Amino acid sequence: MNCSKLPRSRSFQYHSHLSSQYVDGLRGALVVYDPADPHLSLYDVDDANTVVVLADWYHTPAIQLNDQFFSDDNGGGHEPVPDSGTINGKGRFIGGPATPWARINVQQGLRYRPRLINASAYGFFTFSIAGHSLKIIEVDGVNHDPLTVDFLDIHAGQRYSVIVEANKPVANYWIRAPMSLQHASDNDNCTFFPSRRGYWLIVIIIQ
Ligand SMILES: [Cu+2]
Repeated sequence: MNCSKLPRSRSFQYHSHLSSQYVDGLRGALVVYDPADPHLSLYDVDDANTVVVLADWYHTPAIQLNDQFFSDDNGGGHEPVPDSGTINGKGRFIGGPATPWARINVQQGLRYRPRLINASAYGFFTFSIAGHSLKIIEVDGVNHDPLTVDFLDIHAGQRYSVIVEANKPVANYWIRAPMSLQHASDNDNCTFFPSRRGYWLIVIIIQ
């Protein structure tokens, strides 16, 4: 790929496009690092450890979901409802195994640049970190004046870079990314949709 054509220091997702194939997992993060990033002085760590891919996950193959979605029996086009939300490929579902949560270790005193990417088919996530604010510096591949928030909504296909300062006492902190669905109120399929899935554990360690 000729990377000189890509914008610099930006976060993207890639996914396959044979019909809805990417819903079955052929999707991931694509990050372009810029040695001249105007926000470089604001953070210390920006590497593979801080790429955070959020995604919904269905237990039914996408090709079957397509058939259900476009079926005449689907009451006006109710979207298929995901069985789980995942953070970096890990998630839990009602009645499923206690899959270990995704986690990231950080060092107290450093500033990190998580790159949040929503690779979902449908779900969006409300992302936050207990006790920590998020300083947004990039949105959908465009650098942004720093804006500090407590949480943000990230919809399918969207990307945010935020700065998180590991400036709290050494401890474990929950990262929360409960998944929501647009049009949930008029989607009969959502009757079975339990709320608040997709937690992630962040561990701050001193080295
Ligand atoms: Cu696409």
